Amino acid sequence: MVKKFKFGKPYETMAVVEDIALSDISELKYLSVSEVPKGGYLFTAQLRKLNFFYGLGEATRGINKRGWIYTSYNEDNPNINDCRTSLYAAHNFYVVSGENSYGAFFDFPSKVVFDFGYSELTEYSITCSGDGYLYIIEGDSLNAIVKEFRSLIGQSYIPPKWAFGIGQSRWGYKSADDVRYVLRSFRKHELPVDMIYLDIDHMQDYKDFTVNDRSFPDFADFVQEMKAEHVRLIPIVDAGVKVEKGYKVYDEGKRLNYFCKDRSDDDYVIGVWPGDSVLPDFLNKRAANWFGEQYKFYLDSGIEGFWNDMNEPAIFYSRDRLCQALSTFKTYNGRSGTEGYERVKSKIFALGNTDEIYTEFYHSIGTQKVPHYKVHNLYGYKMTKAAADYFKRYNPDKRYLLFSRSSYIGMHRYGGIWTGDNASTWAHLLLNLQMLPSLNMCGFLYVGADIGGFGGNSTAELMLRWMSLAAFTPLYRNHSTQNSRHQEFYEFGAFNKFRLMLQWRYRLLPFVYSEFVKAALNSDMLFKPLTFLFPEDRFAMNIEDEVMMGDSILIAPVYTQNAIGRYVYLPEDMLEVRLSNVGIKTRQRKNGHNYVIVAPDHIVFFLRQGKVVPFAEPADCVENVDFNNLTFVKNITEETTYTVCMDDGETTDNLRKYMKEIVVKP
Ligand code: MIG
Repeated sequence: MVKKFKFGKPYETMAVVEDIALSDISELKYLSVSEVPKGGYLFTAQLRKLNFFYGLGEATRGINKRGWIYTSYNEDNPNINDCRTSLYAAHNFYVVSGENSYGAFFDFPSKVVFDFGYSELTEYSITCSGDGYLYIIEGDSLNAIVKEFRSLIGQSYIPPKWAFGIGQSRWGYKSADDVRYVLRSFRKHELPVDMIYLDIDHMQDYKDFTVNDRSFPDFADFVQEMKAEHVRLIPIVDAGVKVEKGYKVYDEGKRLNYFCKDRSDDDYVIGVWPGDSVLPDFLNKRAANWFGEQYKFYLDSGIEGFWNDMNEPAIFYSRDRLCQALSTFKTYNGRSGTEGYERVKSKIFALGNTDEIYTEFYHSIGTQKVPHYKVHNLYGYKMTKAAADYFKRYNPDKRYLLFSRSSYIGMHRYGGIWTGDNASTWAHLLLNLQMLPSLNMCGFLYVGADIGGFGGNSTAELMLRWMSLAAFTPLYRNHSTQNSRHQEFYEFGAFNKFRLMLQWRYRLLPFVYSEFVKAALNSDMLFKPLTFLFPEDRFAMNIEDEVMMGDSILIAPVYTQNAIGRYVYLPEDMLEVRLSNVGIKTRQRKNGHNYVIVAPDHIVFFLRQGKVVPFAEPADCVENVDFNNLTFVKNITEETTYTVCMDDGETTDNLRKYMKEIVVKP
């Protein structure tokens, strides 16, 4: 049961696909609403003892969101920690448990603040700046509410099957030879791989839709050379377009008036990697179409996948602010002292990525000039939609890989996400696990974090432990920043251990892929908090470091340093499945609190009664995984079936056609 309420004159975000009649505000249950004098709406309700909050997608601090304040205002900030209230995305859906459980989606494209017992112990509130729609969703269980919400927002993006393979990335591969070296190293140590990512260094002067033809001569040939090795190159696309006369993308966009404007209707000039740049107006339909068409440059070279970055949008500086700052510096030139220090510092901090900067430019939507801050959270969503829409025109019969850093609910139909610039810390391994169910609730199924951590220096132990989680996450990408310790899978020695960990992913592929497709087709979550499946269980309610995958297995990776194992809470008797150098070993485990010993190169998960998990034979890439030759790990006493997705991995047909039931005997 869904009710829709309207506040003010909302911008149509197209987050929702179902047409729902508006309800009168008198029908709003669960929340009281009042207008905020400065504009916007405040929703409040009493906080009860057993109100646990789930959702908000990409956010810090655990599976249960109660006890903290979260801001939806997409932010480019690589310093991810629990003090933060916002990350790169705005996922304004939560479901609250307790006597009166319900779900709420705040389809407000400007800033929204969720205060779940941070300011008040006995009250929670949601503050929306600007106008929007509120959807209240009711159902018999948390799971039913989420499913209802998911069908409201439409089917999640399904990437090609090869996108479930292993991806190797690093900010710093500068040439075709660098990439060849990466692949050679994988081959030398017999490590499987499907994708190598190209970061901003592959471009000419960081110009979108260009390739440096000195370091990547004959790019299309190089793409083919890699493809002959079953490896796909996945280039990055940044939101900002370099200001440079003679650069086709800039000239054309300028001529067509497709860039965001300042107050006086001139192009709003900002700084990002290419230096002075402009922001394509993705909220303008024609501009979005035009930007989408630019992907043709890569598609014509044989590229089949992309990652969209810097689309919060990230802004290092605005040209005006930088110029002002530089003149302030001049004023204090040669005059040391606190006054100059304060002035210079404040100018530097105000250069970019601030709330104020998002009030300084405008979109052309229809006949209106809309200030960016009112629609801020949609920018990355509309960039990614622009690309996806073009892929459909380019080749309607093929699926492409696409994921984005910034996002809003609605974008889940067009692409996946990675969770931005995490770090090589144990806390971020746990955070990766904790975000999975909340992202799934908001429609994002094709998700993953930078394995091993983006910032800082990784270790062999952290990598291996992270890989024991990543074995199950749809997006499996090792990515790290420049100047950090190299963390490619072959950089730590222990090749046998790393090879084995990577191989398990390919052996698990029929399971990961089939469960993913089922989740997408059934508006289900791929990863669920334990309480979603065991609502009566008081312990399960509090579990913050385990998740259920599909309805069959429980995942509980080790996420602390030097651990010999960990405590695992099992809500019911389950079969422990241990993947290691001696193959697959199982043993029964009793429900309750178990201490489980797990070596860093082991993967352990727990299989529910009545369930089975398929395994394929080892393979060096997705294409070579044989879905017709599966063995099953079983926890059954009676015959059952397992449904495998047997499509060709690229078709845009409804995948229901390709779901094949396999009978499994005890
Ligand atoms: O300002 O392209 O999150 O994955 O390696 C940093 C360089 C820009 C941020 C992305 C990261 C990527 C990096 N980018």
